[in-house]
Amino acid sequence: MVSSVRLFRHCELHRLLVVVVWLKMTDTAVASAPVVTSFEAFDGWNTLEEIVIGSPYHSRLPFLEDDVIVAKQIEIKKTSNPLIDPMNPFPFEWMNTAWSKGPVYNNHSQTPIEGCYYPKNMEIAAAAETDNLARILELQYGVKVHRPKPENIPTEYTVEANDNDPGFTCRSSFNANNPRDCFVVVGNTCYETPMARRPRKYEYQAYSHLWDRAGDHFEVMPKNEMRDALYDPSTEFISTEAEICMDGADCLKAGKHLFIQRSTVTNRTAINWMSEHLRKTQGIIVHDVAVVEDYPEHIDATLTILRPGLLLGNPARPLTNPTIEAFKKVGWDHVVAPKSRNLDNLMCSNWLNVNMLSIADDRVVIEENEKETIQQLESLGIKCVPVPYRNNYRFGGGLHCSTLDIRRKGSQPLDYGLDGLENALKQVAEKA
Ligand code: ABU
Repeated sequence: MVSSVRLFRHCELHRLLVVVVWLKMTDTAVASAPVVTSFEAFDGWNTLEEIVIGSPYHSRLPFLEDDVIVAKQIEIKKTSNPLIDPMNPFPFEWMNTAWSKGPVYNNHSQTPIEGCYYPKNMEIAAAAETDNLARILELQYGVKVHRPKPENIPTEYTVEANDNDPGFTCRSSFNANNPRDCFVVVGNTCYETPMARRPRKYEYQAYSHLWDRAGDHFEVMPKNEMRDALYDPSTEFISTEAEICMDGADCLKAGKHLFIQRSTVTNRTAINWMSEHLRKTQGIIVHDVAVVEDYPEHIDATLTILRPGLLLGNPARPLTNPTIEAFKKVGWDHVVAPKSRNLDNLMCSNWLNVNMLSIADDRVVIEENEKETIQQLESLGIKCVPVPYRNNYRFGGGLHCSTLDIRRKGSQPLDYGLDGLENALKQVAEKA
């Protein structure tokens, strides 16, 4: 009798163990299954269906010494006061305050300090805005929203020396608030980009739980090691061609056409790689787009396509006259944005009014204080969804930077009149 009770208990325990192990396995399988399984975004204006929104949690201010590109940008532009001269692309007074405190390793101090987490109150205020954006998109516009895991970014890392290079240790990462830079979705494929700034080397890891990086429509672009030879502050763009580098925010999608800007963080090697790859795989044509700007970084506060045939430009970073003329020849209008109301940003410029998120070809989400820009857009027939987002501007970007469109309904590789653009440019050049 006793032994059969024992046997019964043993069997019960065994069964329980099997159930627990099974549940654990199922749980693990569910947790690691990619939630984004396909991509469809040939443009940035068709009706938004699925998106990633960044998260300001765990943000840290990188060491300027580890960030050759930003250090040079500051050196060049630090004499201007953005509050007096809002055409200046960087709010250096505020940044210099942030960077003047030295390497202190306490968490969440009152102002951002290099190598430290951001002040908790700043983080909470920014997170309230990204969460609010997520709710509005989900509840009012039926958009499926995905979020990163910022805690998955390594905060300090080393690239070992080799025969030609001393290697480096990066003492602080940045954040997971700007998915637009680590990825670009073009057509049916998401590209993980080889970013240029050392503090952002592993940012993509905050998003790896969302998709299968080895999947059919996910392309990890060739990686770089961010060796010293990639940076030469004496050159036009600071980044050289020693290794590939690119941020997704230097791309502007227009159906069958993709504009990419050579910038401090995107080099010719990357533009050529994208051009070749997209031509072969999806028949998409890559064009350079040049603006008048010193040390450009990202096109998404420089030029926005409001709808096919209508460009919104940044007056501080104008398109060249021949480019505007060529666009006009193929039937595209170009209007210029007013100044932004928000001038106390960090790690980005004072032009985030241009950095809006289009959710349909007649509707954009825009920061609520941007009254003049809202007025202008409405006069152009674009409805505005105003949201608070100023607190996010201190985490490196605006509404466009902190989002990544995964799927847009009706988005197709159409030419939108742009097939004739290269010819139009030639004609303009010949006439000049
Ligand atoms: N993607 C960041 C916006 C570029 C800028 O700071 O102007």
